[in-house]
Amino acid sequence: MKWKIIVDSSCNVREIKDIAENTEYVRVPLTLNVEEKVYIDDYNLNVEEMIEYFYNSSSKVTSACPSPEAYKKACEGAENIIIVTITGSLSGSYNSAIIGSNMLKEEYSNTNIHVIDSKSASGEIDLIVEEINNLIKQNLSFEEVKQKITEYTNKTKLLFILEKVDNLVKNGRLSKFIGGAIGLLNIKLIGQASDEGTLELLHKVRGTKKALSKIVEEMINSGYKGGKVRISHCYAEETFKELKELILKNFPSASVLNIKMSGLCSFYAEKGGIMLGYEI
Ligand code: X90
Repeated sequence: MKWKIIVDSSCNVREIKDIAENTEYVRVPLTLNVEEKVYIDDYNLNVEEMIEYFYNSSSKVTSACPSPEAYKKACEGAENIIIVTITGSLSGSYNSAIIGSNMLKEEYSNTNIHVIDSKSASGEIDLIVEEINNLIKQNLSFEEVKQKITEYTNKTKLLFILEKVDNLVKNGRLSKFIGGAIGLLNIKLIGQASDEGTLELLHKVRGTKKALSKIVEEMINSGYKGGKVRISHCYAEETFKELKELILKNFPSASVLNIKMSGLCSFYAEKGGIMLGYEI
């Protein structure tokens, strides 16, 4: 039986290093569009160059989710397929995945496909992908993998720190009202992916130290006990290091890894943005 793990580019994982036997990993890109060009968020994208280009340009940038056809194509050639998408409440990616996988099933009715709306993005999806790979490695049946990954997704969460929210507001993903004051006076927005998969504001704080201690406090309050943490950031290397130290100070044996942030997440999280997926 051949397996495929399919994600969209809200997932930062570019390659699964210890991938299970007979398993292929496919990352379907979203795109970022300016008047004069299209950036495809795939392995060739130079994220830094794209971000600089956007900050120096006055054109409006929009994002677009993958088409159903792109998902259908990604599904071809395997019997067992698990797809994980960015939250369906902020993107049409989940919907495309559902339509694309149904199109494939019309042609290949024996294919098993499970589509997961992560109700999240970035580091939380990175964790889910790692776990799917671990489950496939255990030689479990499709139904068992499906059941166990559903349980796992109830035990993962996403927190973020944003210093700028212009692109979220401009693209209608965050209200101007909530976004107000961010970008001024060193104010940082701390938030989480809500259970419904929406962007939920938790705190507005001044300064990095405050922001980081709030993050760790939120992690602990929601039940973090030292499990895996996957962090991605956009031009925030120093803050990442401080955050990692703070987590390790509280939980010395935690696995805290930095995964380079995807183009899509970098565009929306913007400079200074940090996204952190963790297990509870
Ligand atoms: O379909 C599309 O065009 C993609 C739109 C994606 C928009 C949101 C990306 C958010 C990434 C902000 C942190 C908040 C994450 C909250 C998840 C529920 C960066």
